[in-house]
Amino acid sequence: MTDPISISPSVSFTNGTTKVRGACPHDCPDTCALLTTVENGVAIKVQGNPDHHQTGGVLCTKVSRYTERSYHPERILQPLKRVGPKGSGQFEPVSWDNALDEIAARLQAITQRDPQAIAPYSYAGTMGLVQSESMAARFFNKLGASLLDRTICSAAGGEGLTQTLGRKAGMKVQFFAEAKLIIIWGSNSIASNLHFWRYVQEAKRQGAKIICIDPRKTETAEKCHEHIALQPGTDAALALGIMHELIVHDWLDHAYLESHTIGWPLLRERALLWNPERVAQVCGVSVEQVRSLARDYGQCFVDGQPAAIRLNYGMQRVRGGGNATRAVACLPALTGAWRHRGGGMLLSSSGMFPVNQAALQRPELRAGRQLRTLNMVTIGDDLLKSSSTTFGPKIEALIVYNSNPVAVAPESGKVVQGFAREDLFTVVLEHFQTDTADYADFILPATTQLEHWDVHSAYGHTDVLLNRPAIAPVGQARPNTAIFRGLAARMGFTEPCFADDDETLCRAAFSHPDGERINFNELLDKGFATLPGPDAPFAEGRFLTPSGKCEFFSERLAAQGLDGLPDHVPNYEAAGSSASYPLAMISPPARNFLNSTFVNVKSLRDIEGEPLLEISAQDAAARGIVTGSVVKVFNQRGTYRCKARVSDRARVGVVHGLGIWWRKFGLDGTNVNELTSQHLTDLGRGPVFYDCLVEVQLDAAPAL
Ligand SMILES: Nc1nc2c(c(=O)[nH]1)N[C@H]1C(S)=C(S)[C@@H](COP(=O)(O)OP(=O)(O)OC[C@H]3O[C@@H](n4cnc5c(=O)[nH]c(N)nc54)[C@H](O)[C@@H]3O)O[C@H]1N2
Ligand SMILES: Nc1nc2c(c(=O)[nH]1)N[C@H]1C(S)=C(S)[C@@H](COP(=O)(O)OP(=O)(O)OC[C@H]3O[C@@H](n4cnc5c(=O)[nH]c(N)nc54)[C@H](O)[C@@H]3O)O[C@H]1N2
Ligand SMILES: [Mo]
Repeated sequence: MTDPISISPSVSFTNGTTKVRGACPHDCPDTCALLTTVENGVAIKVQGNPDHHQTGGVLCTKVSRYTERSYHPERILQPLKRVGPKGSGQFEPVSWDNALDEIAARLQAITQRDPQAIAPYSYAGTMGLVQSESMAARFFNKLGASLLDRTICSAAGGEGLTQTLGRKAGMKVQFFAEAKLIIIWGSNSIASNLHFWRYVQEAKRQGAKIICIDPRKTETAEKCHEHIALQPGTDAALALGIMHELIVHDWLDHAYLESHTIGWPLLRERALLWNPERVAQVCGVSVEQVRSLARDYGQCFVDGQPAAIRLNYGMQRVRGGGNATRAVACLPALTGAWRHRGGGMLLSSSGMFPVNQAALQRPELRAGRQLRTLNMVTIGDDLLKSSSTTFGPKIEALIVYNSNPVAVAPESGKVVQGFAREDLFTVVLEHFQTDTADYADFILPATTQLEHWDVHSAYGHTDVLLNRPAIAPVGQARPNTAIFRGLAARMGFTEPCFADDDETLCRAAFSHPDGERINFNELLDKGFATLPGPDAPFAEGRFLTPSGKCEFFSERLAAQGLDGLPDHVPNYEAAGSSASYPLAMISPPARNFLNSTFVNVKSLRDIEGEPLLEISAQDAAARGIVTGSVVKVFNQRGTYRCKARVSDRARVGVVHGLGIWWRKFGLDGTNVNELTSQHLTDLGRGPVFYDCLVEVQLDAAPAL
């Protein structure tokens, strides 16, 4: 049996030079519009599309080197089958037919026992709506496999936002340029949201004040007028402290509070418990910093000027991440900052896109079966569980695509132990032999963004982008969709939706029974299309909550027995709570990687150097550590060795394990997730990567 390769006949690969419009696939708020120059069927350059406002013709360093990744000499170009022991990374090439036949036979055997023993594991290696959860979701729905709670990144903040504002929605990013105050809260914009930073610079030129709230003195914090280096996981306390000051100075938009919010008397009472002295103590900052931050925010109200908050996901990777997001999301309603299009806040715009997920994923294929849901954060524990009435069947097969869990999931000691199970059948759809692919029984070569169709919504702006393939698939690579189509055929799935080609899937993403919400022909012509909608989404209230108001108090949370108001929820592993592990560790992403993607692109890895732990001079001196020392970073979950960098980017008591390196590039074949825990956040069942206590010891002095 052979499978047609899913490249639309409408794309012609000419012999001259062409520029093909596309979209950056990466998990980044910027979702840039790309222009790929193709010469004789070979992509020679990837640039930002100058016609797309948010992209402005500029790309980050990593994506401007996209061709290095697509034509990388280590790219997997044919299906591979394991020949050595699990995890040894030894494979031999097999044909597509043999690979798919054998995989389907294994899945069929498991399905006969219980299809829920099969689990998908996927995230945002590509954010494309088609190459992520369209054909793959149809396949798993029809199979009756376990469902996956895709929580590894944004679940706590997403839930916090949804409870407060109604959905993931907020300011339109371009209007940050008009703000008079911008608070960058839990985000290293220059590293992870570069195109937003351009609007910050524009605002700065117009006299705006820029404040950064981040435990780490990042490259972004350095370029702001002020930097508030709070303890990790104390953001809700700081937000409540701002509210306290807004209340006592009466910097409040009473009309807005009256008309467009719910629960103000209760929130007011809660916030009055948080005077600047208490806040300063909890956050580990000065009382004057708290007062001055609140004054800046309040002054915008007094002057009738827009104040904007760019929240990002850094602040929600702790136990109280959902509450922290809720607390910050309340602020613009206190001062009526939403009245201005340059005011309010933005965490994520993803909920503003009218994506028809049901058309893409076809949940009706589950045929009414109640399927269990696995949480991707706890894959380490779950892979080690036996069958039980509470858990359901033991996981017998994992199909991994668009993700590298062995590197990115918390508590990797357990994740590795799970993936190493000889009785686990693992299929990995990948571009490269990642840490996860090392443990596969089959590696199936997937196409990169230059080689397939897709359509993209965004989470940092409000445009839809189309990605056309610029080149034919490299080697024998196939789009994820084609791979799942091939598997579906072998499993005997005959529903017509398994025959949809990728262009049809692209079209389905924004079409609804009452018509297209995005004009697909415009997308085909221009490569992008802007969502309709008001410039200031909540100027007149009209929140997307059940009450239509900004919900300071959430009846829905209260009904679940949770606190209906936002509060400070201390970390599981709060600073000072353990004598054995006195240092708080955060592990933010690296500028030249995208999570664990690009770690194997040498030119980018050379910029990042090597896995590093940043540590303050005081904490380093107390341990005899200097820059270049090899250190042992450890806690009750594991040990990780890397080099230290003594740096004023680290505040006393906090260390930074930078970037999600592939384990195989680490000194002992491990990375920072050896130390992180599988605890879940207060809301959204998300991960707590930045809620992690460790101790650091000198292991070896720097080589001379
Ligand atoms: N270059 C690059 N860009 C990326 C990524 C990447 O890996 N590399 N990853 C992408 C992904 S998946 C995501 S989700 C987004 C993430 O986007 P952001 O959430 O903006 O991620 P970061 O830029 O790391 O910003 C997180 C910041 O939060 C800080 N932080 C840690 N703990 C706390 C805390 O408790 N409170 C506060 N206030 N700050 C804290 C960290 O020091 C870090 O500087 O970025 C995306 N963009
Ligand atoms: N310690 C620590 N851990 C973290 C974080 C942190 O800040 N600190 N951040 C967390 C966050 S925010 C996130 S989002 C997760 C990210 O976790 P993941 O979503 O797993 O992201 P990546 O590590 O980039 O791995 C994506 C993989 O998908 C592959 N891929 C890309 N496109 C395609 C495609 O079209 N088809 C197929 N089959 N494969 C493709 C890439 O080659 C890459 O190996 O990590 C989390 N882990
Ligand atoms: Mo993420």
